[in-house]
Amino acid sequence: MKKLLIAAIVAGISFIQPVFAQEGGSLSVILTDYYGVKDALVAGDSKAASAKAGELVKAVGAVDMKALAAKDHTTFVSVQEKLAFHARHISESTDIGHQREHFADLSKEMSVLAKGARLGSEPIYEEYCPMKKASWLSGEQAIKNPYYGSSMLTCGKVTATVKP
Ligand SMILES: [Cu+2]
Repeated sequence: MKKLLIAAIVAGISFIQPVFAQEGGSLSVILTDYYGVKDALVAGDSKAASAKAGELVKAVGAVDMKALAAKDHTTFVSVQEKLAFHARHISESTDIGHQREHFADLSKEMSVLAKGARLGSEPIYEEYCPMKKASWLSGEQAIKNPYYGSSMLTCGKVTATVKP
């Protein structure tokens, strides 16, 4: 009987574990895809930006709300529609100017998400371009400006750090 009970508990734990492992996992995919869009804009590659933004749209739609901690859930719900809206516009365009306009707004929402929800285990840097008067998020402190690309690559500064 005891053995059976233990077996049941072990089975129960191994059943539950994937759910815990997922916690925050799907939100970290959003950050990864956002970085993909950012890197494409840094490179001045509008086609790659469009493709990565398409992945971001999917990631935003695929978040398992039930697996999120309460605070993460509340924060995500507050930005979900705008994230999807701006990501969709970037994905449906190959005009890099238009993509960068939406990226500025997308980055505002991502900043709210990064500050109010756990998006993984790495620090997130908020960086600011005084010429564009817009921010973006990056996994590295070194400035690589997504708003102007090669013509103004290192214009900007770190304005906030979100520690995991
Ligand atoms: Cu648009």
